[in-house]
Amino acid sequence: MPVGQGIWPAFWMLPTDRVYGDWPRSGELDIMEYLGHEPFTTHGTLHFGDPWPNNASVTGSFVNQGKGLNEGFHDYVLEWKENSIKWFVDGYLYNEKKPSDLSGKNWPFNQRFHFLLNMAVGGGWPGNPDGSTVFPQNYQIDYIRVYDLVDQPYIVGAQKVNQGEAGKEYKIENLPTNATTAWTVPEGATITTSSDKSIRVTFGTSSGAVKALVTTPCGTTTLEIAVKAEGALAPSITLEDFDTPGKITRKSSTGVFSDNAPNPGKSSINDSDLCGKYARSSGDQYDVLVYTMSDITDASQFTSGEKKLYVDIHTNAPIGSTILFQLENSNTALANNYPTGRHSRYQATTKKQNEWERIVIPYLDRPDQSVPNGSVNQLIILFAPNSFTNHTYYFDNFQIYARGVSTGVIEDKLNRAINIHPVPTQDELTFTVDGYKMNNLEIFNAIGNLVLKKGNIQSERVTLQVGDLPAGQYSARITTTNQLTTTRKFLKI
Ligand SMILES: [Ca+2]
Repeated sequence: MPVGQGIWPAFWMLPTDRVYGDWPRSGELDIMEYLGHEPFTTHGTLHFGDPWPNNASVTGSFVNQGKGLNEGFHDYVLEWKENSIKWFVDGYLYNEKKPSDLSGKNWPFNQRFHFLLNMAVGGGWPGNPDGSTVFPQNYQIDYIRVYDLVDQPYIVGAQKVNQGEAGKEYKIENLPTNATTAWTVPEGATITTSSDKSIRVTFGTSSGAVKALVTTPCGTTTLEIAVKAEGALAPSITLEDFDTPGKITRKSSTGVFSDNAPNPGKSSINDSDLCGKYARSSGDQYDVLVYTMSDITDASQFTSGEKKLYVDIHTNAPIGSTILFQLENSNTALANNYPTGRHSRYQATTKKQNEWERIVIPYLDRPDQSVPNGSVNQLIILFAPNSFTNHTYYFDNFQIYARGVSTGVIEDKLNRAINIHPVPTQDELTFTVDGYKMNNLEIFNAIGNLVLKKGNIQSERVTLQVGDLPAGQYSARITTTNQLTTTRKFLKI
């Protein structure tokens, strides 16, 4: 794959006979679409429905863990049956659609289609190239093959694991009975049980590929999953605990709020003195509590799961009550223009009543894709949205968790002081750290190996020559003279 802002290669299909009429009534079938500024991700899409603006689409996306799809060749496979379409990358199933997924619209895909291959530059989806885009770019295709359908083997298993996690199963579906399999796992991982059909793996600290080399009398095929071994989530920033000054500021609320309520039932989960108390307004279907905030500088870390929101809750609402968090841009999100300005939503349900529980708020969706990851400045909490209930919610210890970080407040301050440019880079990379002196700078490749190091820098600014590094994603670990450490990612092209 090529790489860079505004580059948009695709492998797709259009209807040959247009049995149901013009686009999109007769369908469009996108086997592979990829945006050059997101080199880890590929998309498989069906277009259908009525003429624009009432056209519709359903998409599944695949994120290759730890390694850009611009590195090396990958197999993009569409398995197409009557009333069933599946998308694979390297033998990994990431998307499947059936007529029931089209919201009652006609399924136009049981007809003849033909291939199109192209690489667009610019356009509505990726936006235009900018000063960082390097030309020429190459979209290289080794082969296009059409097979009569025999259900092909594919690999199933987790793309993300925790470092040290044990017993993770990887297995092959549709394995031919006469096949043998040779398995390989990332460095530091061990296979604890193994057969031709499946393995169980205990991971070390390294990310890498789980591969199955499947051999039959007809030949050999490699199925693989790039697996990211992540550090454990740990508290990074406390946004509000009501006993000490908070890092978020309440702007408004529909219900009645108290920010110095006595703890209604101290327990091992929360034995602090004070907490927030919120009496939901029964007259408001969408009761909202609004905070302004400045501690989320890259909201994509929350949609990816690299960071998570945690909160302690104590409520008289029934078990199973919904709590919804929205990250927003206050300049564009107005009361009456949902989903505009709503970057992302996170939702949890309660599992206890009248006692404290610690809740992680998992990512739900991204209502407005156009909100930049760096523009979130508002947090909305909706207790029991879409209801007319009037329960009381005590909450406390509202925290951001990050992976493998224990001194998060310091790291966050340091993080905001760092500037890296240009990103992506081709030849050299300049680091400036406003207000700190750097001591060491270490560059790690996508699988965690140290590839470049500069020590004893003793300066706010340093330039590294990176022209000799292969293209890909790297992490830069910056250590200051006062022993603060943080890590930043960058892309080498
Ligand atoms: Ca507290």
